Amino acid sequence: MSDRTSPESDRRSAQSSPRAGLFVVLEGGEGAGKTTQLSRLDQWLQQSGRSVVRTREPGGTQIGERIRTLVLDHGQGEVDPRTEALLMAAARAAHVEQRIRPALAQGAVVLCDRYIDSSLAYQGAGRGLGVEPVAQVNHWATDGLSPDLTVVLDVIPELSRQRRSDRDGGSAGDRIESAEDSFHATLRQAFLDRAAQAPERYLVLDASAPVEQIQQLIRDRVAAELGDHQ
Ligand code: Z5A
Repeated sequence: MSDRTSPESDRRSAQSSPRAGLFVVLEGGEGAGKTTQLSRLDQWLQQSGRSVVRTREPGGTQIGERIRTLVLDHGQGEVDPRTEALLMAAARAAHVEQRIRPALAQGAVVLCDRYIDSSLAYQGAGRGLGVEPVAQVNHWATDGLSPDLTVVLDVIPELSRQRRSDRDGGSAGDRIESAEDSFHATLRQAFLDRAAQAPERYLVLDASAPVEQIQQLIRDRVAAELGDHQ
């Protein structure tokens, strides 16, 4: 691979290209509160006159939503980890090309529910593919597009399980719960590791805090980022 197309040179060129908008991602385990926080943030930004594109992964485009159904609908049969990782990356490539980059070029604030860090956590760490190979595939798929800010809603496995159980109206047995808890502990650590590697681009918040308190901290940080972008 020549230096011009190396991940490092891609990263430099993608990050130095002009970007009028702001790219904000929410990450975290299931039930962390991403949807709850994104919808409040979206409302607040729109009320303050910002152009906002709110989207999610996998999904956000026609092809991405079809991939979402393929991967997340258990009725479609078992998906092996590599296939899952590649499908997530394919959905993301379409998302970046068709929606995220165009919106950023027009000056919008892009609010995205999950992005590359979810692949690193779920497929890289959780499904055992390794963080580095999954990062490389995703770097290529997105041509090096990184968020300006990633908010990690840090949720402990027990709370994640409790919220999922409340949502689904029941609870799993002890053996399944503890297997799930250890999987979620792995995911949690993967999100925290990513944040620790680039603390200036992350905001890690305790997902067990009250909704409005979390929202205020996110707004404060997004306002600061928007100020820096003017
Ligand atoms: N996945 C992957 O493997 N690889 C990838 O690259 C990507 C994704 C992009 C997407 O699921 C699945 O795809 C996900 C990862 C995988 N895996 N699974 N399984 P999704 O997007 O459909 O689901 P999710 O992201 O896990 O969302 P969720 O479970 O719906 O959680 P959430 O959006 O973070 O939480 P919420 O819906 O806002 O809140 C959950 C409940 O908690 C709800 O009742 C709220 O009222 C309540 N809540 C929220 N915040 C609070 C606070 N602060 N206090 C009290 N109660 C609260």
